[in-house]
Amino acid sequence: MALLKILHYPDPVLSRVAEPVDTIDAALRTLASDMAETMYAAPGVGLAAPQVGISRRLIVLDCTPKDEPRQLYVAINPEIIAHSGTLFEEEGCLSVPGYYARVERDEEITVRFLDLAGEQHELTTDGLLAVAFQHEIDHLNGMLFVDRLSSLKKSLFRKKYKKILAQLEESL
Ligand code: K1U
Ligand code: ZN
Repeated sequence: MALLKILHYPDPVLSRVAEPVDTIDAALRTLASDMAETMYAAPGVGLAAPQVGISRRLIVLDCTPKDEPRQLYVAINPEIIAHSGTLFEEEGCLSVPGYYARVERDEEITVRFLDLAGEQHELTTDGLLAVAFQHEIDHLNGMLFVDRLSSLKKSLFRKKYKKILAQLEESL
């Protein structure tokens, strides 16, 4: 098990459309396990392979509250096949440290994905898990939550983020 380095915006890997996973092998299982460890350590509720520099369609998620047993999802080649409703909730991103904004998302989704045994699942979910699936699938499509902001909010973000990055680099 290993902790992986999380890339920060504007790393170009974060803007690339990730390639589908075609083989589920030991290397993929190790990557999924290292991503889960990295997500729990961050701490975060999700992580997508491009955030650790691997441009493949693999995500991990766990949205269970701290005092409940962990429920880890490892989702390979995830696709949203149905959605309904909308909500507007605050999000952050481990690749955009120190910045939070309200983003519009589908309220309920059905997502189809493969697990590490190659079994196909169709999961209908809402709440934080639905938002996290949408956030992580966006990463696979080279999109960050700040790309969903209005142009005015995005330009405010760019100004603020320059300062956040400068402070982050100072602290290293
Ligand atoms: O992909 C990422 O950058 C992880 C990100 C995902 C996310 C999904 C849905 C809403 C917001 C963010 C995070 O996990 S940011 C950290 C976070 O939201 C959190 C951390 C600890 C406890 C609860 C939430
Ligand atoms: Zn993110």
